[in-house]
Amino acid sequence: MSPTSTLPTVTRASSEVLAEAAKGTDSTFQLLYFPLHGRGELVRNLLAYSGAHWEELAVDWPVQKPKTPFQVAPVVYEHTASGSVLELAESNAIERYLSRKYNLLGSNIWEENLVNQYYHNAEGLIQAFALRVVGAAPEARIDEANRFYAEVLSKFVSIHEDHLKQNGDNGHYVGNSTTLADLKVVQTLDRILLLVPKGGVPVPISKELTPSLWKVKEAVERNASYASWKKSQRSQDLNANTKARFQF
Ligand SMILES: N[C@@H](CCC(=O)N[C@@H](CS)C(=O)NCC(=O)O)C(=O)O
Repeated sequence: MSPTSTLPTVTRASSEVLAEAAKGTDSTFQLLYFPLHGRGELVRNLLAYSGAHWEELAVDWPVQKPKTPFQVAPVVYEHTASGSVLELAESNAIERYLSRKYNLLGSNIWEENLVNQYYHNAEGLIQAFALRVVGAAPEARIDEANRFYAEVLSKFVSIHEDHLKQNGDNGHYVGNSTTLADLKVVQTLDRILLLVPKGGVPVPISKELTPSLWKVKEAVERNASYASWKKSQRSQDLNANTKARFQF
């Protein structure tokens, strides 16, 4: 069956009713986002990692845009087992909502604070990459990438390898299980590893060069439903579309 582009009818109810509906972990989800990684990648990864049942809505943007909360994507529609439809907007808010629902924010307020710190630090890295490398003129891209690897990425690596060692070098930033922090950093590194300028040097991220970060990547990738999502044709297509979109 081909995916529908019709947006579901959202449940309008009091905050108490919606909060009750939001408690369920047996919901199904529909994601509205473009056929690119972009701001949809971590949302997709979280849905996959959590083993949630989810699908993508077909995009008919001129029709859908005015019906979304902020006229931008991603938007996630959560269909709860009790029959409510919850509308989730803003990628960071969606990521945190899914993380709370599927216990990926640590086990107490302090751990949640640590998760948030690592999350936002990785966000800084991806923004610098977007600005300096993705946004570079094609003829300057190799030089910009080399400078980014040497000046920005190497600093991130050295700081994060230290933090990971302080947590016991166990493949996790916080405690001894995967959190949003791990998923965010893995998504960030995967993006940098995907978008390598043609003819450029390899990204200095590997099992040998960045062993503690690599353990985080391996721990996330051991999750069966995440691994199966990453192997899927759709995920491969998103890699290809993202490279093509930014001319890598
Ligand atoms: N702050 C928003 C930004 C969303 C956003 O800018 N989405 C872009 C795609 S990455 C979009 O919907 N562009 C189409 C449009 O503006 O019509 C978020 O993080 O979700």
